[in-house]
Amino acid sequence: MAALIIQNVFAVMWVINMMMYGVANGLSMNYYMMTCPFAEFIVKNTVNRALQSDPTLAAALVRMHFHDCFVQGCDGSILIDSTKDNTAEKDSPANLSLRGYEIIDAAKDALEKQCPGVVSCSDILAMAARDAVFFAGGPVYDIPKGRKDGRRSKIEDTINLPPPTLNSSELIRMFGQRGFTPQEMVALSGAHTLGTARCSSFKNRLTNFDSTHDMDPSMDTQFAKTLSKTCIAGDSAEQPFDTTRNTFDNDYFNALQRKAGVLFSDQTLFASVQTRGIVNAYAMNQAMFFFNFQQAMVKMGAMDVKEGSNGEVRNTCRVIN
Ligand code: HEM
Ligand SMILES: *[C@@H]1O[C@H](CO)[C@@H](O)[C@H](O)[C@H]1NC(C)=O
Ligand SMILES: CC(=O)N[C@H]1CO[C@H](CO)[C@@H](O)[C@@H]1O
Repeated sequence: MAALIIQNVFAVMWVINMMMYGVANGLSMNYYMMTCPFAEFIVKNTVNRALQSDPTLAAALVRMHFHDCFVQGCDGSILIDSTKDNTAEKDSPANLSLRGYEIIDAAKDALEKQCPGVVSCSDILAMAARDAVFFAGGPVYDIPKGRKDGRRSKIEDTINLPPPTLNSSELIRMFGQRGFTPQEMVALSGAHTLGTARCSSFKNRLTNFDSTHDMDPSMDTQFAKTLSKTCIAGDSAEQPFDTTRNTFDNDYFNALQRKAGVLFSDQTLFASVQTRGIVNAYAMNQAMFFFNFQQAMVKMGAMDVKEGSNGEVRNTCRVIN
């Protein structure tokens, strides 16, 4: 009887899991409960320590998880170093400014001491991104674990990442192909509440924008001057996405309403009637943004995950076993 009840409880929990996260895979919230009970704690400690000394790395961890998941699924492929026979994802121009790999290495080192060969690099990255959001003042949420690490990391696969020149319909289409609704796409773009973009990512908006405009007309003219000023320092000069670059809040959406979005792909979310309503809702209601963001992040974290013999638990996050 007791066994039957417990079995039913698990069945119900599984159904709830499925409904909430839409993940029909073997990931689970308590995946490491028996094999590495302090896994979450160890990752969080490592991330907190790193971010206390450099809060700008919160943005880096969140972006790294996104780039991992959108290329070959969330399988830690972004962490692989190039070898003499293989140019890895991380050496693509799209990754030029990814940082924070040493945080993942530090967490992996600590985990290998506690429970060798158990916790995958892709799970470490997913947990680290989640912890970074919370460290920066964003929502706290639980994520399912059990991802295996992939054995492939190729520069040419990074074509799956969206370039910052896409307009709202193109973003809706690209994210739609990966199973995301327009609302989830806008919520995920809200990750740009953290961090910066380099001039090379937005300078096309400042001169020779298109055949009829020298400057991107969706941009506030005063803000255009700010961007131009930033670019005086060169292609790698950084422009914060919003006024609070290390704080996870809804200020990014307020910036879009002021036509002060840094990337074309940011401002298009407000410029287009297809997504403007969502931007306005998040600008007005931070709690709604937080809630939709965490749900979309859990969904993103389940993209094409590898399980069983489709993957491995890497010994070192930078090299395939
Ligand atoms: C919607 C399509 C997206 C486009 C076109 C896009 C594009 C970009 C670009 C061009 C940069 C600046 C890179 C540089 O110049 O150094 C950037 C930065 C960033 N992106 Fe996105 N991104 C998108 C979605 C996302 C998503 C879904 C996330 C995470 C959930 C994300 C997280 C970040 C973060 C946190 C940064 C700042 C990184 C730092 O300061 O180190 N982005 N993104
Ligand atoms: C977005 O870009 C595509 C391709 O360049 C174009 O066909 C479409 O009209 C654009 N959509 C909007 C809303 O500007
Ligand atoms: C081409 C290029 O510069 N790739 C960089 C991608 O990111 C890693 C980690 O910061 C750098 O080591 C690569 O040089």
